[in-house]
Amino acid sequence: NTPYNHKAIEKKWKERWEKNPVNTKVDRDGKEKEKYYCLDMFPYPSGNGLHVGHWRGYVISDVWSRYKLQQGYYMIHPMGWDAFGLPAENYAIKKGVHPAISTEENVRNIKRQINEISALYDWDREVNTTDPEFYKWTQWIFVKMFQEGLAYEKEFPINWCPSCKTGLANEEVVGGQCERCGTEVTKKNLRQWMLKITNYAERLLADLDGLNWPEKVKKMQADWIGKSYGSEVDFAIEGREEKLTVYTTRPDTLYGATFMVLAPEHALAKELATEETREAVEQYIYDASMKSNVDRMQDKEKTGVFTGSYAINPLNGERVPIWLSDYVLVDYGTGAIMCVPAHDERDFAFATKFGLPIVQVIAKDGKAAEKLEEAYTESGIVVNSGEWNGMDSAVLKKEAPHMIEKRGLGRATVNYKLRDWVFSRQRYWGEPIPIIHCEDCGAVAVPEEELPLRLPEVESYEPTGTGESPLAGIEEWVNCTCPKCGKPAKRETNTMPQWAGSSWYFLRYVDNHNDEALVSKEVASKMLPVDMYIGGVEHAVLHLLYSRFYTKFLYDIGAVDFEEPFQKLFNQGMITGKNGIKMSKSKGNVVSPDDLVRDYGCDSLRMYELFVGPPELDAEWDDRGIDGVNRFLKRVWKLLMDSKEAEVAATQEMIKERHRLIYDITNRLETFSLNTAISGFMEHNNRLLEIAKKEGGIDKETLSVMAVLLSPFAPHMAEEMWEQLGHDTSVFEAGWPTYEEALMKDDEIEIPVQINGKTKAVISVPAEISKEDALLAGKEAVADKLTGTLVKEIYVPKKIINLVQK
Ligand code: ANZ
Ligand code: ZN
Repeated sequence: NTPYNHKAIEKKWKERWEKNPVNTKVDRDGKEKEKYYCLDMFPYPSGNGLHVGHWRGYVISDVWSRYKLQQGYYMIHPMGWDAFGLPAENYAIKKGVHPAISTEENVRNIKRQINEISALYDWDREVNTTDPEFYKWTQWIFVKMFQEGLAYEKEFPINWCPSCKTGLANEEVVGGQCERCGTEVTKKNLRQWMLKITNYAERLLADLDGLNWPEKVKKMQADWIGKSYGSEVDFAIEGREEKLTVYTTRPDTLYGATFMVLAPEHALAKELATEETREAVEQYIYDASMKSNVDRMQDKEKTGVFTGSYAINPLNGERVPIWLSDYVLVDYGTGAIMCVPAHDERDFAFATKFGLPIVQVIAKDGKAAEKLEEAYTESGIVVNSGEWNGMDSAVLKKEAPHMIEKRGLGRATVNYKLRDWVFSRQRYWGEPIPIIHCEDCGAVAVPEEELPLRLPEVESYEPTGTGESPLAGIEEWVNCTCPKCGKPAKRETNTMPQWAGSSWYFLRYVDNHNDEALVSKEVASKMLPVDMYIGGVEHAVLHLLYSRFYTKFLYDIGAVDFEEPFQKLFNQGMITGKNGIKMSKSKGNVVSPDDLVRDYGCDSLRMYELFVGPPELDAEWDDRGIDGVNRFLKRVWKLLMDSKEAEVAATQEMIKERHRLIYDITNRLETFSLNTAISGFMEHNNRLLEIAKKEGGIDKETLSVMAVLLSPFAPHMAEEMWEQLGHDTSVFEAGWPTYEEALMKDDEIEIPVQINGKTKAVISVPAEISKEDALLAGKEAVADKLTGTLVKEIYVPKKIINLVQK
């Protein structure tokens, strides 16, 4: 009996698969298979290589792909590289190595590591976002968006990272800090390219309904889009013609609006200043311009300044002072609010600090308090509100927008929190934005036939810090002619954000060599969309929202015929080092898969990646655990070797165990309970070993089923078992086995139940029932006849129950 030799087995099957790939488009009868597209979030090829945490997602997606393969699908399971972005550029600045070169090296190394997993990736489909043949289409999409009016220029104060020296999208600012380097984000006034994702807000929200995604992720997207219903209300300004319009979700509190606040950037902010207030107002506006949005929204001590002007509350005619404060954002609603300190916490804090009046207009019991200690934010009975008094405020909240509209004081409106997407970066290592600026024609798109617009070589990658990208320094590149009028013109020197390529890469995999279209219609309708997308939850809003927006846009221009890119989504949890600390080189707690593969084999590591815990939760890595999985594989091997020699026929017990095994593994796969699938294998294998001890071995059919079930998890072991059992095909041609419930059941036996030696009932119970369960079932069956005190309970296994009562 040869012992389990993972090295020999894995080497042998890797070589065979290379010659004879198991994933083919046609089945054994030459019939074309239905496709199944399982996608991994493609990695950034960092110089640090992969650690065991990266493997987790790849193993999960590979197990799923091989399971689908066994169900008879043709698998689309591609891999590629999200290779533009800051780290490669920062490395170039430090070491002077061109980002293209360091990227290529990293790709080679990570590809080698990924191949160690023996995943089914089809490398013919590989894409790389920095490949001009790829970014040609990233630029093409931008040109289309520009032509459709969805890409536009705007100068405004954007989030600015002083360390990365680039503008950032709102999504890239986390807790007031740069998502990449952790530096405090400030503001800078810059001309930007913007994408009008807000045009898609309603569709992005509504279509979440049809997606088979984790509810948590759908909620995060819905919250990010942030739809709210309310009113715009017009306030007259004392001594001026124009009105001041506010957006409010609480028009039911209009009688309680005792002052107003404008964003410091509001168009009227400066104009409303009086002679006495001018200096303070201008200083305040300047100070606010230096703060980031996140800082402003955080619950810090409120700041503000009185403009000196007054508006008129349209319902009660009261004069209300107009203030400026940075807790009001210029780009939400109308950039101006009516303040109801009695019922809004921020307004309450502001009014308290600056001694502004507080008028309660909703009260729980219909009676206003003497003095409010804090804002009352719940619903109740309306008070101090003229004709509205006595109403239920929740009802009024719904009706007020229409009442206000009828009286000509404003309009019912819908608002979204979603902002247009800041799409330009002042950095080198990204796709050049394919736009030419002409003095006469304005912004003109680079003609399609001139795409890709290649990123030129530069001497220095250093960001200039002036808000211009290093491309601005290359005169022969910048200077060009206008495609429209032929006059001298200048190229746009900003580049695209890293999200540009990742927003559509999944479409390219299925037709990655096409130079006529980003994907041909024919291929797209056959191979797309993605059926299953697997990746980390950190992309819940950014990448997943952008991809949905891009896909909807491409649908609108007729490039693809579906609106949602990812039918199903699975988010795996993170693998952490000891005490839940994120694995990273800087923390020195990285576990590399390479040594583990050498010592235990790829199959063991694959199974252990799953065994560490529920795949959707974070799990702490502990090398020692891999021993247990490895022992399991050795025991499967021993069972196989012992049984091969014995050649036993299947017994009832073996058949029952076989069907239970199929049932358990199939259900645990279907519910993505992959860690319990592994423990299920272990339990069933132990039972089979016990049976084998009695019977001399296990039948070939049961062991063959075991091999097929193992094939998604431990593919080398499964192939070897399959061959050892005498099959002359690949285990991946076997097809997923089915179970029969009737064959899974325990045998039932009939047992008489006696009281004081006389049979009172006959019960039917599983043959392997325990003594306790048998007695319980027996007592229950004759409960109405057990009237005395029970003094003795006897169970003769499989024969009789006797109860003695006095
Ligand atoms: C009066 C009021 C009374 C408000 C009350 C709330 C409670 P959501 O739900 O997030 O859309 N608001 C409007 N525009 C703003 C801006 N640009 N910056 C900061 N705050 C703004 O929030 C809408 C509410 O946030 C609006 O309703 C407005 O305050 C404020 F008891 O108006 B409310
Ligand atoms: Zn021109």
